[in-house]
Amino acid sequence: MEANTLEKQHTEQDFMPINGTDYVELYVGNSLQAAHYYKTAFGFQSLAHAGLATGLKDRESYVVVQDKIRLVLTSPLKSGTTIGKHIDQHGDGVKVVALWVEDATQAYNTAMEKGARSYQEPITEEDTNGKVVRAGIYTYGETVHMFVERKDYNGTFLPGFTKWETPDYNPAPTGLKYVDHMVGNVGWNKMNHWVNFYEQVMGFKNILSFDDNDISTEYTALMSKVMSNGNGRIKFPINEPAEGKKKSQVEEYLDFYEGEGVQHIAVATDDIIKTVRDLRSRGVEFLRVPDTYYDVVTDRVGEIDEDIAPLKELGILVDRDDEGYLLQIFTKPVEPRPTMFFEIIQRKGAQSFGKGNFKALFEAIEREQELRGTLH
Ligand code: TYF
Ligand code: FE
Repeated sequence: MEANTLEKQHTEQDFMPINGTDYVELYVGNSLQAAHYYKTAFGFQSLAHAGLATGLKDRESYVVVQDKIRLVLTSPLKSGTTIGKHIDQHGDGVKVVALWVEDATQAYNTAMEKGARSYQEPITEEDTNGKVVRAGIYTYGETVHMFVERKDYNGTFLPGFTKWETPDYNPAPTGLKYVDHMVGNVGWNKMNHWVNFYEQVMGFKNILSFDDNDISTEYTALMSKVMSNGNGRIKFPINEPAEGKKKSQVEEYLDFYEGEGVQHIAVATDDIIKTVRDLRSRGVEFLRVPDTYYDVVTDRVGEIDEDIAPLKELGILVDRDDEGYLLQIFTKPVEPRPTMFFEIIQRKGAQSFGKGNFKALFEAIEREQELRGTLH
């Protein structure tokens, strides 16, 4: 069968086959309220719950879902836990970027042979819906990749979780479909270290690079390399700060997160105008570029399907590459510290990351830094 041949070729070339993002777990101060925020503001739906009611003593996790995106919000139930220490140091942030694999034990063993640092050895969890195998390795900072094998499971989320039903409150989805990419901010001169990690430990390839000439404004600079797995379903840009006249946004992140971590989660939509209008009406705040951006946008990217007026009204950015174009926009940070934020992206052929928008975007970030007094 053709599918088998393709799969075989894929497995032979790619020593760590990954089907996609399985879930993203955030350690947060108040997981119940965070779940409410992701439902109300971003249109996620209640999915699963684990905590006191399921026999846990130390934590309370709520899982929300929108199409292929699953977010796990976790808070500690007592002082002195590793979760609580993580929150104390970093504020709310991403702890786990979980990857969906066919064989979690094999993925873990391969990563360990190739030099990964272990977070959790393979464990099998079971309930009446089957079994799931999970294992984990560290990546940058205290962030972790869990490998999740769920081919023998048909439950709601994971064994140990019960279905979370909220019949009285289920705000409509906003059209978010899947995680397009997740970006890591790493320390000074550490980008190539983590590029090598994704190449050697996980078999990823460096598909794009931006140096400080590509990514600099009058005041600040950064460098970035995009790592991708074999089938392109996992894309991890890695940013490091670069020297500029003032503090780079990456440096600001490292200061406030007190370490390396996930900077943004980019989520895909099929209709960015509708999605962004909806998100704004629910209180999500976005960065804005000057209106003059739209005076020259057609000259820069050529004809596009969308009218410019709604893009300008909402502050949506456009960029083109050889394969097509993309539309993107960035939220303000979604926690008190200026750390993690979301990107909403609609790809119309383009597989790049919006290089043509970097300057306008980074100047918009600098205006935010200026307002909070962190652009020194
Ligand atoms: O993921 C990317 O590369 C784009 C652009 O601090 C970007 O979304 C890069 C760095 C950054 C914000 C956005
Ligand atoms: Fe991005």
